[in-house]
Amino acid sequence: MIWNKAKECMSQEDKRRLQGERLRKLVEKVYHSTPFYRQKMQEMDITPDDIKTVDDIVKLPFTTKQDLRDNYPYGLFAVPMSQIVRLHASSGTTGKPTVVGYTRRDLSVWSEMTARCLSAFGTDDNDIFSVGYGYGLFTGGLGLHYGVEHLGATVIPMSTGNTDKHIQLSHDFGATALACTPSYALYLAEAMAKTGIPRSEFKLRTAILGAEPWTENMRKEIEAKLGVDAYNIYGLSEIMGPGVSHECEYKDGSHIIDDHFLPEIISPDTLTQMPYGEQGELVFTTLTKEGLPLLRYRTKDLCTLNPETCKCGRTSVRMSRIVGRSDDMLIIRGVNVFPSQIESVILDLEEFEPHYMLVVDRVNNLDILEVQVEVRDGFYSDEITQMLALKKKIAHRLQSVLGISADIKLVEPFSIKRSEGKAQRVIDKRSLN
Ligand code: DLL
Repeated sequence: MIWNKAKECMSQEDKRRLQGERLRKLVEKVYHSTPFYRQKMQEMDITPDDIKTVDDIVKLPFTTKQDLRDNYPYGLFAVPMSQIVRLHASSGTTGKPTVVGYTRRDLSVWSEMTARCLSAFGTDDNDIFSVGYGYGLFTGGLGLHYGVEHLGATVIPMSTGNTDKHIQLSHDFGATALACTPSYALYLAEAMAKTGIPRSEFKLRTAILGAEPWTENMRKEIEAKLGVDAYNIYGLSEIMGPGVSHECEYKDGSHIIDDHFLPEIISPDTLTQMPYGEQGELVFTTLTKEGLPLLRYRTKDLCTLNPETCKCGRTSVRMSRIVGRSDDMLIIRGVNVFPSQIESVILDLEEFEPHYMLVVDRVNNLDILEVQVEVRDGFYSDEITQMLALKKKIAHRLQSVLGISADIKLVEPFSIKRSEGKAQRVIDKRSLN
């Protein structure tokens, strides 16, 4: 079943009962099959009998990326390898990769959940998807691929790279939907414009974007440049991959598939649960996973949760956009700065393209933030006074939003490197010094 009304529009009471039942089974299972969890629970002096309802989740231990690394590669798997049929891994910037394993049933749940997302975006078996997420150890490509097939739609497994071919085949094969990162969607839009093929010759209507943080302003930009309706899809490999949450036609937060993934928001400092509406770190417990079930996995993603029933009828808890990751937050001269705040300012000003790079450095013991940003065609000028006025304008806006000053470097259109996967927009030279 794809649009699973029975599960997606379940009453809060029934949902809590289902989550409680699944949680009890999960805890029983990991206690007996994963020495890591048994030991953690013994240290905390709890047994599976202490878990009676979904509220008892707070009694359980957290899991972190470090725990996965410490138990590299298979230490947290809850089934013998004979039952694992697929591995994925996320590389991260430092240390060993985190390895995730799926049983046949896990893969079947994953493709069904991803298909649920696609159905909420209004796509169906008549759609033709070009999947521009990377295929390989990254979960984006194969995750979307099997979701599209489960939906009964047609998939063109493009992967990343080879942008010209991607555009050509999208055109020739009549692709109606595109799945890729928001930054690649922008790049494709620019490259499409350069081909000279009129937009009316493409059938593209829907874009399914995720795998990196993006703002509402970025959505407007992509929708305008690519001529699509753009939706947010969220996920992480440790929990499953794409398809943990998704927007619906109202685009008012992303519905967490909470019959399978139990969300919480915690304070990253005190590790206590925070009330709905307050911003904190998103934590997930996988209620049905077999291969790598995780208790209270700390995502490091910062957002808020909203439990209200959506206008679409879904009763699932909705998450706001990811404001940033606690480990992406830049501390500049003692002030917390998220790249998404800077993106919002840039995209609010019509003079700039949505392409930027942040360079942070320390000079004479003082943190320096340089914002390199592309000036839109038509606004770029050789007139120094005009450029200075532009600089002043954006510097002033940034100062009022961030509370700190930034050095602005205006650059010509197309001079900042485009990204095909997850965009790398921050260079923090302080960590290199
Ligand atoms: O990025 C899975 C994915 C693939 C999601 C394709 C959506 C589409 P990882 O590589 O493990 O998995 O990275 C997970 O990426 O913790 C977030 O920080 C970030 N992220 C993923 N989706 C979004 C999104 C995939 N829609 C990490 N908005 C997560 C903001 C996102 N951040």
